[in-house]
Amino acid sequence: MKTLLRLLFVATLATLTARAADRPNILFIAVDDLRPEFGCYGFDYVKSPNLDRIARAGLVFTRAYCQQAVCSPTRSSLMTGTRPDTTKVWDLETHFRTALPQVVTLGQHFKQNGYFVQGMGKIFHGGYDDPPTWSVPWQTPRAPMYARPENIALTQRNVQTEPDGEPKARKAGKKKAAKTARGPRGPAFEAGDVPDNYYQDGKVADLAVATLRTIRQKTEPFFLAVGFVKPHLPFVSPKKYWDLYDPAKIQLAPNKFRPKDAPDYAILPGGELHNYHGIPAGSVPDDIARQLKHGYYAAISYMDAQVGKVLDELDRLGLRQNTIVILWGDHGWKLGEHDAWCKHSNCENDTNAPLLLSVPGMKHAGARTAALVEFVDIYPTLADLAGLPLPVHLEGTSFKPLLADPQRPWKQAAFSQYPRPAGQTGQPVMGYAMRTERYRFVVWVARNDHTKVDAIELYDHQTDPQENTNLAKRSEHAALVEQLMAQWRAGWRGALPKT
Ligand SMILES: [Ca+2]
Repeated sequence: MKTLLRLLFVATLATLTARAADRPNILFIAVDDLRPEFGCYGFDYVKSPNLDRIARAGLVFTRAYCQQAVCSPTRSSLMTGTRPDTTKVWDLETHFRTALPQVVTLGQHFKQNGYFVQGMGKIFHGGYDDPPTWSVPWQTPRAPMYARPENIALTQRNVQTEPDGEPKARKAGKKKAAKTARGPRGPAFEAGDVPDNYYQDGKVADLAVATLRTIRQKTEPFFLAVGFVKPHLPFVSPKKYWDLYDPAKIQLAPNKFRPKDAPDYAILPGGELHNYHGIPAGSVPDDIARQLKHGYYAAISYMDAQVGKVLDELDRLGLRQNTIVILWGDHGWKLGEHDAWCKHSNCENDTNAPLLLSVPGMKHAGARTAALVEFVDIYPTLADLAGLPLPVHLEGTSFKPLLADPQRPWKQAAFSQYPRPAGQTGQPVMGYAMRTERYRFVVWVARNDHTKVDAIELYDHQTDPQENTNLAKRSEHAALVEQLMAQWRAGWRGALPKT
């Protein structure tokens, strides 16, 4: 009986492997805190020649939305193919396995279907890896945060941090200690006189290049996940990337004010930035804002060059023609818009994130699509493109049809959310945002009773693409609010593409 079972197992494995061998490889590139402001998004003052290479061979999604604009919630959602209310990951302290112990993640699904799945760098949020996702243990090189001696000295006086910017204590699970350890960190930016592989992203690129050389020997197709941490704070990069930018030409955000008539808690000033040395409390002065933007752009160019090394190796090894390349930034970022910085909100700046997808032989390489897509759609899309079955737990939709026709009608709305500890009544609230073709509509409800509405936001992207004025309370828009409320109640299930 045992022998028979073993034979059956070997036979099944052989069939799976044979079938899998014809499948495309996946190069899955995650970028931390990258907003869609670089070359292929039409902002050529930000130098991103390698991301633009993916765009030229692929499709640029201009309206891709993350499900919650902060690291762990967006990554947990993307990797499980479910939304934050299903993962129950709304913060940086919960692992999705707590609520979903048996969920099959994106990597795990590929692994179960005959792929060799390997991950490196920042894929899941720091300290919250998921071993079942990978065929071999996830790894990340350790690297110093800063290069300049005065900055190293400063961090040694302050708190020791991990390469991903998380206090060590939290990584060890000591939440209390982490809270008290969150003192001022080092500076928010630096131009280091060092080679690319001094900092973490350079080391990750080296590791990815070395891995590609060995992974190609395997008989199975591969799913290689490579996570870069820049342009996450601090904006550090080798000086040659800093020198690509002329500070005099850097434009500051035109809307340095909170959205008019929005609830106070809708957008916060950006506490994460204020943890860094040299950032004063309150509104960030223009001279520092300019240096921050300079650092952010330089960090993009640095990360871009590391992506380029991985793409070069893929080309050199002749793997490109059978490899799907996908690159996503985990959420957007505010660089002074609304007099605020960082992510952590439901606004367009924070929820709209970069997404590039290149599939060998695709018909519309180099095209753009403004179709509304959600990060929760990435799992089913990659599975669909690889010819794998779609697990029933998924809450997204494969957008493979957009590759054949980037202009076709698609989802009627994209959904994001963000909690706040206290609404207008002092009770915890969740803001559920819906982005339609024309509007952003956010309904803030009590966490414990979704029928209790704390506040509503409505922005008209036709007349107000910066989301500067909340129109929800204006009587002339009452009928529109009612109509959007009905659509909002129907939720993501009511916004699926009509096939
Ligand atoms: Ca992030």
